Amino acid sequence: MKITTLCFLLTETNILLAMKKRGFGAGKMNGFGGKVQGDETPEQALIREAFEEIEVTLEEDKLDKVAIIHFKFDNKPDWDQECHVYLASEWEGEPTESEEMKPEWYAKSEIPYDMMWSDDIHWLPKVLAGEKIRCHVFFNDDQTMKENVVIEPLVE
Ligand code: 6U4
Repeated sequence: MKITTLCFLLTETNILLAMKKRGFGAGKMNGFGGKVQGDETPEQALIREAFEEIEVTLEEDKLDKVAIIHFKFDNKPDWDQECHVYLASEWEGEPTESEEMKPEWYAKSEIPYDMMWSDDIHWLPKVLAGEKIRCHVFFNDDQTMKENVVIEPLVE
């Protein structure tokens, strides 16, 4: 199964989201991140993607791992993902638009869930409130979400 990463930059009041401009999830607002390649660790993959997608430099020991989300699709096993989710309050560089993503700051109190993947509202508020979770999300073939989101504590 594909291993992917996802990261949200945070200030005291704001969260950085980015519009995915192409590929899987195009048109949706989300964190940045992408597929783990070769023998990379998820953290190494995320640091690479952060620079490729929004020109931000992250350091591994400043990443807060908050969730692993298992995305499962009915008849599209190659879309299934195990997504490692991080928050970061320290980084270098100004988030900058690339061919892949257009970053934008939002107030944490005004996250535009209607512009995001439909599962995000089930787990993002929890990780922003300090929970560490493992989450299982199931999708129909048309990328609509099934009702039964399963959330449990993250034990690694
Ligand atoms: P291509 O092949 O160009 O689409 P890439 O743009 O790197 O690759 P991919 O598939 O590697 O995209 O990574 C998908 C990104 O979308 C990861 O950061 C995880 C995120 N993602 C996928 N499904 C999601 C979902 N249901 N909810 C969510 N993020 C999701 O919040």
